[in-house]
Amino acid sequence: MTNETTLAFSVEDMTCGHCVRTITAAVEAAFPSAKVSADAASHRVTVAGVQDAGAIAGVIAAEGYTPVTLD
Ligand SMILES: [Cu+2]
Repeated sequence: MTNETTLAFSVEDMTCGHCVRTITAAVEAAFPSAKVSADAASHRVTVAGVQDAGAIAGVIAAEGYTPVTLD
């Protein structure tokens, strides 16, 4: 049983490796099933294994960043 859903977010204020680690750790802590990929250069965060884009955006926002959910 796999979950193929991948959610994508643009996070313009994720600008360096520290941001990447902070966001990755926060999402993985909130959603143990999450597989997080974050890239500072493209300001892109993708999350597999979680269905709820709003909840993920909330976790990223709670760390002080500004996520925009992408289609
Ligand atoms: Cu940073």
